[in-house]
Amino acid sequence: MKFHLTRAGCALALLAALAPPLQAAPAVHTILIDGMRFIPQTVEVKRGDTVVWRNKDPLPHTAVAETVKGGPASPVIAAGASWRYKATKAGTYPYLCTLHRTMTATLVVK
Ligand SMILES: [Cu+2]
Repeated sequence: MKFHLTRAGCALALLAALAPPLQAAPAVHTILIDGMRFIPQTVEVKRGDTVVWRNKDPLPHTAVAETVKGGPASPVIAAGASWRYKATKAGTYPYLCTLHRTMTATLVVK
């Protein structure tokens, strides 16, 4: 049997070899705390990803999931500081700033 590889076939084979694996590498997602708000309001990540809350406000905040176990529970994040959290458990985590309880948002871990 004759095996004939066209130029297009070679290019496709090369692309397939270079394509990223189906299981993407863990990502880092940044949530800004700015003007007494979490931005964006809802963030969806995959298990294994890292979420960073970056406090751009001139006052401290927290990001704590009080109602669902296994979610983020930050210490006080000082003005200008940030806090990293590795998402390991799937779920939908409403969270808030425990210092300013009207500041709410949601982290979804798939
Ligand atoms: Cu706050």
